[in-house]
Amino acid sequence: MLLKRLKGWELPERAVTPESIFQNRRALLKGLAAGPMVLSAAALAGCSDEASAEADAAKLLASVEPDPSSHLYPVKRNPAYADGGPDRPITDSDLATSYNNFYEFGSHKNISRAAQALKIRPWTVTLDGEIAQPKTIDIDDLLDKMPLEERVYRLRCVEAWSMVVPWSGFPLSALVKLAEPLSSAKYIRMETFMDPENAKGQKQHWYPWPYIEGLSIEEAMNDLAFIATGIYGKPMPRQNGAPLRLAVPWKYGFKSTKSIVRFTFTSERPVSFWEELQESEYGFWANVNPEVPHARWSQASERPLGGDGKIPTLLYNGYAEQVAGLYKGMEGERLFT
Ligand SMILES: Nc1nc2c(c(=O)[nH]1)N[C@H]1C(S)=C(S)[C@@H](COP(=O)(O)O)O[C@H]1N2
Ligand SMILES: [Mo]
Repeated sequence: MLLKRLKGWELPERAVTPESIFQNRRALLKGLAAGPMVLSAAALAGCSDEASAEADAAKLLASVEPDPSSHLYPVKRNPAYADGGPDRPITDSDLATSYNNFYEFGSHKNISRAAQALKIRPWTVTLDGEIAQPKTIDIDDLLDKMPLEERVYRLRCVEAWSMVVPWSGFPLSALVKLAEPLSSAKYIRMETFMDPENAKGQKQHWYPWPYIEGLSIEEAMNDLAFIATGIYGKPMPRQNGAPLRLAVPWKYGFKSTKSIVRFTFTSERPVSFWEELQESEYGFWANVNPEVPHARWSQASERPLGGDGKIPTLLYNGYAEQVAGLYKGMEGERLFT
């Protein structure tokens, strides 16, 4: 079905809103304007023509709650991570917020519209497993406690597209310190929310929901490992993994779990979502390496979103200096797929 672009002035008065919603609206309209697409079941329910699809879209937009953490942004950029490197300009925010992978809302790139159904409050984060004292923290308390800063990172998806974005957030090491892991904790397992009523992709029972990812404690303590709570100087849009997601730029994008509700410290290596689904193609470490192809395609180059062609992919996505030392003595392991 091809949807006509909904113009700003066609939106009902109540949808004329603060900027946070405006941002979401732009992402939504992008989604609508993107051409033929499969709409989520919710948006299509009872829809027999374009007009009612537009009415549904307007209703959805009007019901999107503004993010209560907006007042925290923008935050100061950390000069150590000030840009994406030579010839790597920051990706246009419209692209980074409308071309997404978030399988909870559909197994395609046009999920920004459907992701507006994500309920971001109340939201709690549980720290448990092999730690001094399990705890559950309200997201707004956590945001108040953590040292927020901005960092520009490259992101390289295993599908060979990439982007450069300014994340806001805090070092994952700060969260590890808050958790006080016991010496038996060797890994952190990160879990995404579960809400199939609002995230229709989770009704696709052939996927091993909830989305799980993991890091070793050493990786989590590396300065590059970051919990992102915003992007482009604003709170994290739902489609990019509100209210908090991982950013580990030396690894393929699928390691960067979105919309996390639980961090479990374990002695055993967790099995991640993609590993569970297709172990032969997606291993645990998944570090970027142009010389190690995916089972079905080359990883030698990548397509920057908004760019005009391909560029070479770099070992550890260009972050070897910071992270190569983590893997000393592990050369026999499957570090790169
Ligand atoms: N929970 C969850 N996290 C996820 C995904 C997902 O489908 N679900 N997709 C991953 C993949 S494959 C990529 S490339 C990045 C994309 O992040 P972006 O949409 O903000 O660019 O999110 C990662 N985190
Ligand atoms: Mo990805």
